[in-house]
Amino acid sequence: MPPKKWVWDKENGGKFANINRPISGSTHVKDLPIGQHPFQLYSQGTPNGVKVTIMFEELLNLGIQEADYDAWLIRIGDGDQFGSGFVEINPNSKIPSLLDRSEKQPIRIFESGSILLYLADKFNKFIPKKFENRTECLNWLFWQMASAPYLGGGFGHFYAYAPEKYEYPIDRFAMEVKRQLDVLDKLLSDKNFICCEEYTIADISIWSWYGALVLGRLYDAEEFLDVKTYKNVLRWAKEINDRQAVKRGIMVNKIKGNPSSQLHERHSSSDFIHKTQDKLEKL
Ligand SMILES: N[C@@H](CCC(=O)N[C@@H](CS)C(=O)NCC(=O)O)C(=O)O
Repeated sequence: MPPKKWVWDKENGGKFANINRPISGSTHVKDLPIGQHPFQLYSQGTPNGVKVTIMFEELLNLGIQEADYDAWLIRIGDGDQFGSGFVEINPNSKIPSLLDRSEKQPIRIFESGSILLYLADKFNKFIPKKFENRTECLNWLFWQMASAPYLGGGFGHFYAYAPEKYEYPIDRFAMEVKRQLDVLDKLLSDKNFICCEEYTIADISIWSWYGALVLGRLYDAEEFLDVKTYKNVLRWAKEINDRQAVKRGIMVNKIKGNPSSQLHERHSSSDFIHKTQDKLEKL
């Protein structure tokens, strides 16, 4: 029975009990580091984080040097997102957060969808030019932003992270995630990309969650959700996975997996060769 009034139980046994609080704002004073590039990214290599690093690597791959960036690691498990400097650029204390220092006054950008749109508009890339196609691209970008919390906060939380497994929320969110995969599978049945026959921020954004899911990289849930049945999503996911910029982007700010796949901080394109964790650990 829920009590009449909710009270905060700090020790609820959940995976993120030590960092989750019902209060916003900073918990400690800490300035953010600033590097030499126009863009300063503060993030971790989660599905929301990699959207932005993939986008930067795609822009750099096109030769757009103005899109060069420093990627600083924010360890969300350690509560870095509650440092005062981070809260100044994102009062919501979530990664990814970005500072554009190339304008007269630095501009803060938070929410991964907003960051993708900002970069797409600023460089006029990975977003359709025709108004109706741009609108279709934004339909799917917003679809992803609204749908992923069911996958991450709902399914992922109760299937992988909750201290006990409860049938009701797992069933509820598994059903919703499978419905979303079916939406994508039908959409991709006669196209190579999410919209307008071009690779856009909608693909980057959706791939980072649903692509990772069908490729077996999220929550160990491939069998449970029977992801191989979503053949069109799988084909699309594999195709995007083969892009050079995607291979790079998913390494940035990554703190799990094979050390050779983890680039905790990125300040130059040569870091992918010299600064991965396997190399740093040898030093
Ligand atoms: N809607 C936000 C969600 C961001 C988000 O939930 N970030 C997670 C990591 S994927 C985070 O920072 N979690 C830390 C926390 O909840 O304290 C976005 O897309 O940017």
